[in-house]
Amino acid sequence: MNRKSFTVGALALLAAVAAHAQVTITDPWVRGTVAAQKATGAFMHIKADEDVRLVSGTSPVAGVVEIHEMAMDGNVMRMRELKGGLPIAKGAEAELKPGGYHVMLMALKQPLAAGEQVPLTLTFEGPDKKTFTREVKAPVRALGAAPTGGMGGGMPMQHKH
Ligand SMILES: [Cu+2]
Repeated sequence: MNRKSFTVGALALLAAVAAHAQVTITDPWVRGTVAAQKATGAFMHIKADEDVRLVSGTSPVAGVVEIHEMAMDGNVMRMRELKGGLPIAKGAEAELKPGGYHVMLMALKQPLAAGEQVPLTLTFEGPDKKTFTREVKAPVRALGAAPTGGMGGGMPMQHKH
């Protein structure tokens, strides 16, 4: 390979990297668990400079990660998977919080205690349908630290898939 073709290749690679939307994730956290608890939620604020979708995630502490929403089913609050992912409009901040959208960590491999850091790899889909990932480290907050409803207080939630 001569020098010129190498330079062109490098520039093409840079352009491909820069083509992804800028996604900013702030205040990530994970609700702590008690012994034998197999699921919990991860919460954060997400902003992007293009229309994107949060489509999936992975974490070394969980066997299964899903993107969930809370919704009323009759007069019972339930959570369910957002099959198409969570749309995040350009410039708007999506808030993932207890009682609302959340990243569901299931089949937990270990209890999560306050102060630990949970690595999350989140996959987004851009307007061009291409996917890209963002890594965050979400600190664990003690169960019940946030006095909001929904997933608070260690109440068992009903899952409906
Ligand atoms: Cu959930």
